[in-house]
Amino acid sequence: MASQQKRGMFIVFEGLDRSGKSTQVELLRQELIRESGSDTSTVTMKFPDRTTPIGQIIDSYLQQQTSLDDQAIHLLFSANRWEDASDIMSHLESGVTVIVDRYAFSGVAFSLQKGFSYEWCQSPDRGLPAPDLILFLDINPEVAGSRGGYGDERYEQKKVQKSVLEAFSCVKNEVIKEGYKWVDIDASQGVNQVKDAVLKAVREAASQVNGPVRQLWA
Ligand code: FDM
Ligand code: MG
Repeated sequence: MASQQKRGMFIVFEGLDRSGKSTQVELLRQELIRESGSDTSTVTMKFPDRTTPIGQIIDSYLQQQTSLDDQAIHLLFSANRWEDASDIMSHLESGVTVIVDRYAFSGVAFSLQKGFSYEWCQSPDRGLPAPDLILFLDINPEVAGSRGGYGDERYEQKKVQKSVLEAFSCVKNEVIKEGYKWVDIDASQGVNQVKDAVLKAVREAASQVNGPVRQLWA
């Protein structure tokens, strides 16, 4: 019997700055590689991807070296995901698990808190590869801010982080209604407890991965 290779799972981490996303992305990558016994079973990506030409414009905006209209930066963040969309698809189709640090849900949340509508915020991301699981690392901005403090980048202020947290809560409600799998993880716990909660959510969602990769908001 010909064995058909299972497609890879697409996992998105979301959360405020200092919620521990990059640590947890790396821990999950190591665990999935260990379980599969193959270094090439899992790849990680991060948005914004500051290495591309569009990513460099975004980087300069975040470092407050340039200013851009809110609409323009929103579209650039989305374009930055589209630059990597075909890579994500080819990994998934060849059976590789893809873990990303931020995705379209950050895109929507950060612009939602500037006053744009949900529909306007999500429209440029329609049709991107849709994740099988969104893990939201839930943390109070006060606790996050006390973890070594925020830096000097745009949005790295408690006031902004608070309104982004509220925006994420709207995004969560919409995304769940739309049928995507969103799991809140208490990110105020210790690193290993968060890691265990992440693994539990990933194992549960992995058993439900079937069929082709969906198109986000399409
Ligand atoms: N950010 C990130 C957005 O405003 N829109 C987006 O689409 C994405 C992916 O960029 F403040 C914001 C979130 C954060 C900043 O992200 C840089 P990192 O994860 O801190 O590098
Ligand atoms: Mg940051």
